[in-house]
Amino acid sequence: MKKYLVFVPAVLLIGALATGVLAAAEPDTSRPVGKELFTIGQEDKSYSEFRSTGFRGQPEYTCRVEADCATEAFPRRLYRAPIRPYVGDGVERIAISFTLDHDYNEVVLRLARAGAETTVVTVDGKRTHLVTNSMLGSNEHWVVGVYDLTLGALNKGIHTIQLTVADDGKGNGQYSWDALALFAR
Ligand SMILES: [Ca+2]
Repeated sequence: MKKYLVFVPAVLLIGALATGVLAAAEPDTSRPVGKELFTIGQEDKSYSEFRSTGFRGQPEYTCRVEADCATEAFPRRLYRAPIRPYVGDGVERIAISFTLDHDYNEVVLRLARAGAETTVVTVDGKRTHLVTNSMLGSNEHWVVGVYDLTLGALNKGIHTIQLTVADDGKGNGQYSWDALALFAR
């Protein structure tokens, strides 16, 4: 009887570990630590939640996080400039504005996307960062990668992150988003 009482909890514990029940209680360490300022889309290796029509003749998409950066309005694709005038499922330039309620020492932009292209991230029109497909681990065959880009310190107030595709000849000049998010601490 004594043996049986020990055996049953042991089986339950092993079962819980095998099904990930206990592991689910662990904190998610894969995402940047800090306050999540915004998330556009969701990391599910799909672009289906983004907008895929209506951008014909519109090279730039701008939005403000506090007002109108809804995922369903956000362009699914980003194209290397100059975008062809008949393309309707994306733009060549995206500008996301957001307001910080106080100074932050470290702001991290989390990019999840497919493609072999290089994303150019420009903060407030001056600080430029390049995110390549090798940094992301993405490629042209719908392999989505994720990269946490450190933007450094940002002060209280309004800021703008601009996203474009680098003119470096990589890939076919267009890629789709999986998700974008901004964290700060
Ligand atoms: Ca997605």
